Amino acid sequence: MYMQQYKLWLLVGRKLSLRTSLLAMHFKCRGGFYPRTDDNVERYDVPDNKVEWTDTYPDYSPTQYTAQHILAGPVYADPLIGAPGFKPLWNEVDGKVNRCSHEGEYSVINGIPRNMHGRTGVCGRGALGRWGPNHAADPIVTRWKMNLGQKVLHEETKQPVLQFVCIKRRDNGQWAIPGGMVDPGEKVSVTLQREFLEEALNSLDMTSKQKEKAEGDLKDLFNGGEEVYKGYVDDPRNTDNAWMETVAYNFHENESGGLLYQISLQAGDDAQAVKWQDISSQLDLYASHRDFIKKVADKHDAHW
Ligand code: RP5
Repeated sequence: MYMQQYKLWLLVGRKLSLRTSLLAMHFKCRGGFYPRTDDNVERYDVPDNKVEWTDTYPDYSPTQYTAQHILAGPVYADPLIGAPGFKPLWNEVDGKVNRCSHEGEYSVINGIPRNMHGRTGVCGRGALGRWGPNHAADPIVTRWKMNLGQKVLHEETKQPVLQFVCIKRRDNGQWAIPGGMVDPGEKVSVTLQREFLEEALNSLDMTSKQKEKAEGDLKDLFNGGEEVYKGYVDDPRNTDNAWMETVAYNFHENESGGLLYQISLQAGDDAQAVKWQDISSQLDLYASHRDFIKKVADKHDAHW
C-alpha cells in the first residue's frame, strides 16, 4: 500500500518537474517599465523564485495597466471583461478569434485568463489587444553566406555561416524576425508570407501587379517551409492576463544564386530597416527571437 502511494507520488513529482521545465521562464516581461508607454508604468517586482503561480507571494500586487489605444477599442482588441455582449470562449476557437494556447489549457481566474508562464508584475492587457493568447507568426527566411560561389565557413568553428532576413522594429529599434499578428480567421501560412512581404519587401507600397509578381516569385520558397517553434514568446508586452504566442517557420534557400540571392529587400510597415544578418550566438534580438534563430542554425548544422 505504502509502496503504491510512494510510486504515485514519484510519478506526480516527475510530471510536475517535466511541466516546469517545459514552460521556460520568462525574463523580458519582468522588471523595469512597461514598454512604449508615456505613463511610466512600472512592473511590480517578480524575482525568479516567485514567477510560478505555485510559488507563494502574498505581497504580490501587480500594476494594473491596459494602454489607452487598446481601451479605445480598435478592431483587433477585445472589450473589457464584463462588457455587455462580450462572452469569450476561453481555450476555444471563438468564432474567428483563436483563444487556444499552443501550450495547452490555461487557467481562467474570476473570468480572466492567467499567463501560463507565471507572474509578470502587470495585470490587464498592457499593449496587447486580446485577453489570453495573442497569436503571431514569424517567417525565418535563410540563405547561406557565399563568397565566389562557395559557402563562407566561420574561422573558428569552420561551420558554414547562415544568414536570415532581419528587420529593425519601428516601435523600439530592436532587430527582429519580420513577424506579425495573425488576423482573425487568417491561416498562419498566409500571415507568414504577408508579414514577410509587408516588412521585408515593402509590399504595402507596391502596385497590385508588383505584389502579384512578388507573391509568385516567393511561392515555391513559402510552400517549402518547416516549423521550428510553436508556443509562448517571452515578449516585453506580456502581462499576467495577456501574452504573445507564435508559430515560427523556416524558409530556406539552398541553391547558390537562387531567388534569395537576387531579391532586393526594402523595409516597410512596422519595419524601419531590413538586412541580411549573419547568424551567430552574438545576436541580440527582440523577445525570444534569438532562441528561434538558434533552432534554425542547429537544424542546418550552421555556425552559431
Ligand atoms: C513577437 O511579436 C512575435 O514573435 C512576433 O514577431 C511579434 C508580433 O508582434 P508585432 O510585430 O505585430 O508587434 O512576440
